[in-house]
Order: sequence, then structure tokens, then C-alpha cells
Amino acid sequence: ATAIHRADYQAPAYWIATVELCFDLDPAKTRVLNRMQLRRNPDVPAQALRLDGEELNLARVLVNGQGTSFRMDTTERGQQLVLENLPEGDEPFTLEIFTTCCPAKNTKLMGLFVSQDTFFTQCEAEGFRRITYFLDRPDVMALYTVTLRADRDKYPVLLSNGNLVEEGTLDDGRHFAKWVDPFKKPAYLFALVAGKLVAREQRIRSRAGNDHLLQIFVRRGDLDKTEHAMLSLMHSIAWDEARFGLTLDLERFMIVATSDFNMGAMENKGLNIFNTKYVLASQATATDSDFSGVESVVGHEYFHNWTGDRVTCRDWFQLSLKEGLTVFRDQEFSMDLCAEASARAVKRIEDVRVLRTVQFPEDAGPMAHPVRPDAYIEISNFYTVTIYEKGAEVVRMMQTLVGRDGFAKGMTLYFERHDGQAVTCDDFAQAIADANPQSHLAALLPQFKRWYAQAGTPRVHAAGHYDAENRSYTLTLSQSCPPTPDQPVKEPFVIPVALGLVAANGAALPLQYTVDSGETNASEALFTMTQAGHTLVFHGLDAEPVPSLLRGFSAPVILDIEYSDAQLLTLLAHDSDPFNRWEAAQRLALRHALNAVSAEGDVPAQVLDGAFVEAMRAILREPALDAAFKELVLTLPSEGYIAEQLAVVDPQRIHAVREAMRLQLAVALQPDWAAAWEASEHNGSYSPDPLSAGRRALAGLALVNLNLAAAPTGDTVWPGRTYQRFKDADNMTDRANALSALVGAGHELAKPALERFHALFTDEALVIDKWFQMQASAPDRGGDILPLVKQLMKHPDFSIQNPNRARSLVFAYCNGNPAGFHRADGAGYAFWVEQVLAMDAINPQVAARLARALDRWKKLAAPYQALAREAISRVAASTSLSNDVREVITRALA
Ligand code: B3K
Ligand code: ZN
Repeated sequence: ATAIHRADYQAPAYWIATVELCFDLDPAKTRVLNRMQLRRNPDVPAQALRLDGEELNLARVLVNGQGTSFRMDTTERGQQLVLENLPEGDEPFTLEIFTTCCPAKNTKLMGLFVSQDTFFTQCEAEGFRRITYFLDRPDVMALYTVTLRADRDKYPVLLSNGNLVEEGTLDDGRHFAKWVDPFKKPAYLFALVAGKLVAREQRIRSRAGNDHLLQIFVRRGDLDKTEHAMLSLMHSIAWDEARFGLTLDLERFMIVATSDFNMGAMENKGLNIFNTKYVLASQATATDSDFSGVESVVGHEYFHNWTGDRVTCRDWFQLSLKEGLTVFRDQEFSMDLCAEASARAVKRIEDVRVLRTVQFPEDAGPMAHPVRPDAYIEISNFYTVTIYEKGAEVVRMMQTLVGRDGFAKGMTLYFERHDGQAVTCDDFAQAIADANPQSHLAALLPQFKRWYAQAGTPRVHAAGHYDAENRSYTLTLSQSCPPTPDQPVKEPFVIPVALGLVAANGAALPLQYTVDSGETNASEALFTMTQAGHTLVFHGLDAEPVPSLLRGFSAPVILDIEYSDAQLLTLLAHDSDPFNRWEAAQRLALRHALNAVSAEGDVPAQVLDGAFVEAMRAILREPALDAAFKELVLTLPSEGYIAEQLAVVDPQRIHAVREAMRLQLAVALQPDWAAAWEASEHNGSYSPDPLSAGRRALAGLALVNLNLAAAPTGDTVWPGRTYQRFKDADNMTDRANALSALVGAGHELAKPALERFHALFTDEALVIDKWFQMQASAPDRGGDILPLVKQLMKHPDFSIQNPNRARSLVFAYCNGNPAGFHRADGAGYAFWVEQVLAMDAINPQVAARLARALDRWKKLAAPYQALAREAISRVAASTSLSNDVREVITRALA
């Protein structure tokens, strides 16, 4: 297929005012009657009506109640129903379309599908056209009335968007329900659910005094796992009112969980549909990170009610308008729920870690695209970490530039201007700037918007020079951005750099500086770069300071700065900015890792020097630090992150080096790990709050280390204690951490523990996912993971049709286990080819994600690079590829 370009946007030729849908639900043959009121858009030249449709059987078309002529256009993008002989003029007319579809055979999980005998829909981005012929584009917003009819015993619950206005019995054991959504919406926000479900219900009264019914629908056995999701929803509602004055606009707000879902969840108006992974959580079955995932995603989808549903995207190029903004909102929500400032910092570090380990590589690879892309072939491929996480960083920079209150004012103006509309990223940025006319953002708006237009991760280079005589410190900052596909040259970005100066003894130094030999003295802790280079001269300094730059990760850039080890140790020990404290440890670890990777010969046993080890010991022992923060500092940069720093990547060498570093820290700090583990013991009841979760995270890391150290030190006690902990744990976090410590160390107790784990949780699909994932992502020892993965593919619990299961095994191996996957015999790549092709025949969206596992193949060393190229070419050679996979593979080979 050829690409769609942002520049080609045209308003729709017709508007749809109302849609009445009537469904006769049947898995094998669902009948859909779609009655619409349309009129021509007077602002565009008169033309035929072209309605999108996919895998539909068309029975009848009526215009104003009369049969009419129509034709089918089959393009490379699917089918269109074309009506040429419509009534002249601007008068509204009625169009009725009767179609059928087959939900039972819908393995793509787009449109109307069946999961465990329940009907669900997924319409974003272009799934509605698999339900009926429609103007399936987000700028066509209509009022929906939906009638659902189905067998009463098999489908007792019938849900759609909005309010239930009527329900009743029909003949033949059937019943019906009629729903009216009072808000205009684009088709991608339509949803229906029908099946045997039960609900946790909660009635709430908002600050504004309105009553609402909140419902979370799940399968009968799962009701006891919905409390956390309900609490998260209530917190979300309260937070959006308190922070942005945005209230719930519906009498009823529903969440429904399905175990077959392509992604995390979907923000359909009033009827959010969720992957069970982000709804169900109980102490026994969910880890702390599952709990926090539920909180974030429940928040995210709820926040879309305003940023996405009330104001939506004009076209799919504007996707980050709702996604970047809503990720920013869910990140802020989770941070605001933290009682302690230290927990906020931990959340920020975790978010940045995702950005740097997943989005930075995307921005440096063949799929690099701007936050607002210029072209795409398949929009599903652009639900990326760039649109989401980098988009959120762009919104965060706006908040940094206008302040927290200024940002809230900007949001208010955005809704005043655009409520009920489908708009662009420009509209959003303009509203934030206009509400803050005195701000840097307002002054720099056109340049700031380069963040939407230019792909690639900018680099900021910093160099400092201390002048003892003048007691001054000169800091030069310069920026650049590497070429990306279709964008050879970049213009300078607006980069907010939060900064401070730290004395060698750790004291914070006063900030008095001049910029670019200007007259005025600045003292702000935020400096905003706008040019390719700047010079800052700091005054009144009695000794050379250590610059602490990009505090809190104030911009999504790579900071190049040559710190000495001593400077980094100072920042690690003393920086008042927790992010840069953590970052100092990461830089030190990375430095050791890169030195050992680049060195000739075998990987030495001692990759780390004594100073680093002692610094880690000090962190571990520091009573004033949170356990969660310690866990982050003591976790070494991932193999993927190390790989990104290198021009030529040997995944096996990186793995060997990182394993040596882990082992060294495990052995050298053995007594401290033991102490950390003991200290984490406490006898309160389980709670997933950040402080307790942090304690468990550090205890888990301690167990990993104690088990790693067991073999080389001849210790036999810790593996036994770990097994005991695995058996006795009263919560999934401790249990899974103990299990993964045994699995990760390759201890003989891992086998019985895995068997026991499986037996304990046979009926808990989300736990069985963990069981697969843990094995597929375990450290590779002599190529043992691929045979294990192949064997697990044959396990009766494995199904490639279920996306969660596929992710827990196939993705966990191909994406989450570099050393297991990048094999010198190419067998990992051969497996990948097989799985991409098999998956593509079932579910192209999921297949296209898997296809990206080799995005960075051009960086690979011999023999991996040639083997990877050959594997990608083998996928490309398939004649039956979906547009989804074809786009990813074509870009990879370009
Ligand atoms: N908006 C949906 C994503 C839909 C993905 C379609 N391929 C979930 C979210 O971001 O909240
Ligand atoms: Zn979203």
C-alpha cells in the first residue's frame, strides 16, 4: 500500500449527525442495521459518498427509505461503498445499511469479536469499518443510539456507550437493551459488550454534587480482584476534578475486562474496555508493578474522557494530541498519589527509564518518526512510545515552561475553545501558550513546536571550565540532532535545562550567571536553550563546582558531558536532585560496562572498580534513603541500554559483561544484601503503596543477588531460604521475586519451584503468563533459552492466538532476552521469522509489534548483522504479508 500524508488532509465531504445501530448478536453471523442521518459538507466540493468497510457482507442499502444504486470500490486499503446518486443540496437524508459479519472468526481483535463467549469491540483506530460501512475517521462526530439483541441466557449483560434507556424481553429466549450516548463522538469511541459478566458497583457523588454509578464488569470468578481498579477509578475522578477542574460528565461509567486484547485498554466513551491485565489485581495473584499498572491504565483511560473523547483528534496524525497528553496526565496522577516526595522521584525515574530504553532506540532506528508523523501506511503501527512517551515529555516541557498553574490555565482554555471538537496538536499548544502570554512558551511557540515535527533524540553537549582567578565557571551547552528517515537536517530545539551546581563537599552552590555574554544576571534554576550553542558564566565560586544538569530529566535528550569518576561520585552521594543522583550511578556503571565491552580478550571477573562498589555499599546502607530508590540505583543499566551507547553491538559480549558486573556486586556486597533483605522483613498486612512496594522491590533484588552469589561463595543457605520464601509468601510480589531469583541464578530449586507455581495458579491466566515470561526472559546460559521457549510453545497452556500469552512467551524471548535471542547460529532469528509469519496470518497488529524486534539490526556486529538481514529478507519475501508487517519490514530494510 502507498502512504497517507498529513499534508493531504481534507475535511469530510459529508457529516453524520445521528447513528442508530441495531445489532442481532450471534457469534457466527451478527446482523447490523445502521441508520444514519447525513448531510453534505457545504465547505467542500460536491462529491460521491465513500464509506469504509472491511470484511462485511452487504445485504441492503436504502436512502430515505428507498433502494438506491451503489458500487463497491476495492482499493489497496480495503473496500469502500460508493454512493453517487444522493439527494442534491444541503438537506439531511437518511441512509440505512444492512450488513452481517462473523465475530467468531475475528482473530484480528479489531471490530466486533468474541472472547470467552463474550462479545467485545475494539474500534480505534479503524475497527468500526469492520462493524458497518461508515465515514471511519475521527473528525466525523455523531450522536449514537444503540440497540443490542441477543440470547438472554448466553448474553445476560448488554452494554454500550452512554445511558441505558430501555430493556426488555423478546421472543425465542432473546432480550434487548437500548443505549443512548448524549455526547457526540467519532466512530473509534463506539463500543459494545455482551456476555455473562458480573459487576463491582460503586455509587459516588462528585464535588459538584452529581451522582454517578461506577461499574467494573468481569467474569464471575474475578470479582474479588476488582477492588484496586475501583479505587483507582475513584482516585482518578477525584484527581481530575482537583487538579484540572474536569468532572465526570456521565451518570454511568463502566469498565469491562477481556483476556483477549491487542493492547492495554481502550477509552470508549463511558464504556472502557480493558485487558484483564490492567483490571484484575489481588494480593495473591498480582505483583506491586501489576497494581501500579492497573492504577496508571485506569487513570489513563479515565483521563481520556476529556483528553480524547470530549476533545478528540482531527486526523490520526494528531494521535499524540490525546495520547501524549493523557500519558502526561496519568504520570502526574500517579506522582500526585505518592505521599512522599521520594516516591514521586522514583516514579519519575521509572518513567524516564522506559523512555530511554524503549523510545530512544525507536527514535534512532528505522521506525523513527516525529511526535506528529508526516506519513504512515498503517496507523496501527504508530501507536508507539514516540507518540505516547515522547509526546508526554513534550507536554511536560510545556508545563515546565509555563509552570504548574499556568499549565492548568492552559488546559482550561483548551476546553473552553475546543470542547466537542476534533482538533490538532497546534490547537493544544496554542491554548497553553495563549493562557500564558508572558511565558517562554508563548515567546518561542513556533520553535517549540519543532518537538512535534522533528524526529530523533537531540543531544546536548555540555563542557565546563573553572577559572580560579575570576572565581567563575564557564559552561558551554550545544545541541544537535542526528538525521532520521526523511529528515537529514534538524533545526535547534527549545530545550529546558533544569540545573544546579554542587560543591565537592556536596553543598548546593548559589546560582548567579550571565548568558551568552549578555548583561543581565540570571539566577534561575531553569535555563532554556534555543540556539545551537550557549555559554553560561557562573560567578562567585571559590572552587570548581560539579554541574548537575537536566535535573528531573527536564527534556527528552541525551546529555553528553565528561564527568570524572570523582564528580559522579559527588553527585551520587549529594545531589539534591534525586533523578541526577540515580543518573550518576547509571553513568558510572555504564562507563565500566562500556570499557569492558570494548576491551580486547575475555571479560574480566572484576569489571567494576572498588570506588563504585563502595559507593553502592554506601547507598545500600544509607538509612535515610527509600528502599525503592536504592533498588533503582543498584539495578545496572539494561543490556539494551548499554547496546544503544555503542556503534557496533555484540549482544553476547554485552551480556557477558553485565553478568560479570552483577556477579561482582552480588559477591562483594553479600553481607549488605543479606542485611537489606532482613531489614525489609516486616509484619504488616500487604499494601501495594509505593513505600511498601519499594521495600519488596529491594528485598527482591537482594534475593537475586544472594542467589547469584551462592554458587561462587559456596553458600547453600540463601537458595533454601529463597525457596522457603517462595512457598510461604503471602503476596505475589514476594513469591514471584523469590521464584525469579531461583530461575535467574539457574539453581536446581528453580525446577520444583516452577512446577509448584504452575500447579498453584493453573486457573489464573495472568499468573500463567508470568510463568511463561519468567522462563523466556531468564538469563541465557550456553544457548539454553531457545530450546526451552520452543518446548514451552508446545505446552497445553500456550496459545499464539491470545495476545497476552504470545507476549509472555514469544515477545519476552525476542524482545526481552537479547543474549538468548541474538545467537551466533541465527536460530533465534529463524524462530522470529516463523513466529512473525504465523502471527501475521492471525493478528497483523500483534505481528507487526513482533516484527520490530530486529529494528536495530544495522548496529549488530558479525555474524549477527548478516543473519538478521537474511531473516528480515525472508519475512519480506512472503507474498501474503499484512500492510502492518510490510510497513515495518520495508522500513527495516530501507
Ligand atoms: N487509545 C487506545 C489505543 C488504541 C490502539 C489501537 N491500535 C488505548 C490508549 O491509549 O488509551
Ligand atoms: Zn491513551
